[in-house]
Amino acid sequence: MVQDSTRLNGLRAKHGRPPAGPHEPQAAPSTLRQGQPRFRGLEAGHRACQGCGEALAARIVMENAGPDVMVANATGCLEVFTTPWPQSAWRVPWMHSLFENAAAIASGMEAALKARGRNTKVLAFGGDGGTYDIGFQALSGMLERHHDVLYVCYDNEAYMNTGIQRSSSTPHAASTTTSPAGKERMGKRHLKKDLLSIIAAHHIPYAASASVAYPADLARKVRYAMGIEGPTFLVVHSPCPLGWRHASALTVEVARRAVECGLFPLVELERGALTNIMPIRTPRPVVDYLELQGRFAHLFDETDTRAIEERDHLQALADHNILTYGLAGTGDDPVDTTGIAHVRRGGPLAERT
Ligand SMILES: Cc1ncc(C[n+]2csc(CCOP(=O)(O)OP(=O)(O)O)c2C)c(N)n1
Ligand code: SF4
Ligand SMILES: [Mg+2]
Repeated sequence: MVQDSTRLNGLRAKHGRPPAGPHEPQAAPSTLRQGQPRFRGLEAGHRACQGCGEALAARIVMENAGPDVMVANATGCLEVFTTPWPQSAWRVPWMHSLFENAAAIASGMEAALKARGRNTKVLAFGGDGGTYDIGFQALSGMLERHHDVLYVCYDNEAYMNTGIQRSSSTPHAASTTTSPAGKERMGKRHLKKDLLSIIAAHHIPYAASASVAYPADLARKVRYAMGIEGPTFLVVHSPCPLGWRHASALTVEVARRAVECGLFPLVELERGALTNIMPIRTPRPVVDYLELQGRFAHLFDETDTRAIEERDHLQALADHNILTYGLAGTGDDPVDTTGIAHVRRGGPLAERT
């Protein structure tokens, strides 16, 4: 934790923010840190489905962003399950935006806070529908105008709140209610949009992908982004048991396999350049990931030759990611996909059991 705290304050100094406040990690032995109560910006008792990856991701993000934040939240499952009138699961100032304008609302909140001399950090939250598709224009503007906002996209790869419609983030060949698998087609015809590359092309200080399967890695990325003054972006892979049709208890396992096979690479980009990746120690076959989910069940019909072709296609996409980002690990890197699954709370480089 000494490392974390020093690094955060160094970053804050570099980017013109004041040193860490009392809610942020102080220099203390990791045992003390683990004994401390966590800041719960998103309370338990909300109405997400059992095993909802989005709920888990948002909880980790809020724990690590700390209490001095305000949130603009686009319409979608996260907004709906946390705020059934007259209740709210949020312990921070939180504003519901329209589906398409979370980034515009966040830009205004940030400008107003700045005008008042306040240092409260603004967070903007959206699903993949609200980020990859309908809110993209507002997001691009927010990044280009260099607002001091951390935007987090909870990527469950479809419009879940309205009944599992395909988005531009839905993976190729996944079956959704608007790309149903059948005689006409094998699920979605098109490819998942490479949003992170588009975001990085705005040359913002920091953009990264993360996964609920690697909470220590996600926590580190949130803390790093929080220390930067300027626009930052995280896309968090968040399985949806309802829409992906997997058992609720398998959320983390499904998310882990997506990373381990290369279909959802964990990478970091600063000012448009790739600065870090999570190496995959032993890449898994893509079928290990697909077979857990009903949305890919049609790819296991051995009487259908299209199924084999599509499985091969998805494997080729994963191989392409592994090659493009140089994900293939070499040896016992402590922060690779195998090692990081076993780290204790406190960060990947903390003492390990
Ligand atoms: C302009 C507009 N179009 C459509 C809707 C209906 N709508 C509400 S939530 C939602 C799906 C949200 O999908 P996503 O952003 O991926 O979030 P998720 O529910 O999957 O977390 C839709 C289509 C809306 N509220 N506003
Ligand atoms: S439908 Fe999916 S994203 Fe929405 S609350 Fe349920 S599990 Fe979460
Ligand atoms: Mg979604």
